[in-house]
Amino acid sequence: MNDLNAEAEAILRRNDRGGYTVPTEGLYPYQWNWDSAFAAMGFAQFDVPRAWEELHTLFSGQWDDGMVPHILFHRPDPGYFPGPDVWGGRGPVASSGITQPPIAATMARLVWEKDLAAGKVAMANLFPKLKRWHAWFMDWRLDRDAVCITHPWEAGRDNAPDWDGAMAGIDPAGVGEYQRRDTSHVDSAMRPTKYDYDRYVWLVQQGRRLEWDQAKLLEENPFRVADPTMTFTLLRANRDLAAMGRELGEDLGEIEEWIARLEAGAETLWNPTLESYDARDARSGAWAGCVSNASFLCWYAGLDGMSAQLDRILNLTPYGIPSHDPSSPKFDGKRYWRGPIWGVMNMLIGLGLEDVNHPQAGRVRQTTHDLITEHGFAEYFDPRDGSPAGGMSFTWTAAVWLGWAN
Ligand code: 9WN
Repeated sequence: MNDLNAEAEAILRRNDRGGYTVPTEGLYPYQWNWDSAFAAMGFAQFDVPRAWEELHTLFSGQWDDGMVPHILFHRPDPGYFPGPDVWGGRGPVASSGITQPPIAATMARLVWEKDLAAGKVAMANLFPKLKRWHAWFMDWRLDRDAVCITHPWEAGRDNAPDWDGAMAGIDPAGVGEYQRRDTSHVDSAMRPTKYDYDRYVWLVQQGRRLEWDQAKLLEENPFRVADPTMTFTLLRANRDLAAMGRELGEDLGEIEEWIARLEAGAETLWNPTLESYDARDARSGAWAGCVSNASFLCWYAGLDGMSAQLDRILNLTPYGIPSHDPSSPKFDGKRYWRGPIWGVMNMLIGLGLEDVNHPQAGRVRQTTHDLITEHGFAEYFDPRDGSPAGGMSFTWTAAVWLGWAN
């Protein structure tokens, strides 16, 4: 086994807290939703039962209404803010009150493909839970059939410029004093600003006041943005759910209907002026005007249309797709989702490109391989020179290495 494979396995083992994996020691001490789905895919490369366990622990936190929270607080830890007492989630496990991109079905399919016979019982158990979660999105989160977020953290792309317009519409008066923890673990120049955090916390306080009731949030929440991350990942997740349902002999009628609706919804995210898939403020109708790495998830969702943009962006950076267009004045190469490269996004984009044998598919995978080989298992990377940023020994970067980039 080569050294990087061994190091990646060791990172997953070290971040394992017994049945679930933390994204990284210190900065993120809980179970995050989409991180965990990536972790399962990573574990499946060397320990398939542990991979299934990760997904089962994630779905042990599913709420009555079908939502799967973005964080499960299995054990209290003062090192992260906002913790369980701030969120007031109402599920079977202490949790946040929002969700994250639904990649679990897609990752479960990759886990299942490692051992179809042995995984059949685990998959049959997970299938109805995945379907309930997807149904929750379809019931509560559509705007013109594209999927909306109600908090920037839901997209997993916290401070992306995509949300700047909708964030400006929030007046965080009365948010009160709070103590951030993230900036005690990493350099504050790499993190969202106080302006962002005031609004993040205000949205959490509002959600809690509304008891995380989706009908009330639909009425009252000023932040509602139709998002390419959510729309493309849910579309792909439904395609994978249908493929697995077929194997299990499930009725696929409802899932096929969701796929058709989301295909139509995805087209409402096409911004003709920008010539790109874009985020759209569901309250004001305004475009974000952002070519982001989520725009390039179209192939992952079985759609097309971004090849010219892909060529342009790949020629601007040596290591894959940055979270924001480097030619935009809002680009910031170190600040989280306003510029840096994320291995996980490169992988999802790459999987989509590989599905259609796109001429750039090999380049996205190879540059991710080079990035990790040269700069390690960081949370994310500066797209200009690949320098590592954020948390180190990161679960999802290790998983991407094991399952795709090695
Ligand atoms: C808030 C864990 C998570 C990722 C997100 C990433 C970051 C949290 C934070 O870390 O978000 O959910 O506190 O910054 O943006 O994508 O799931 O790795």
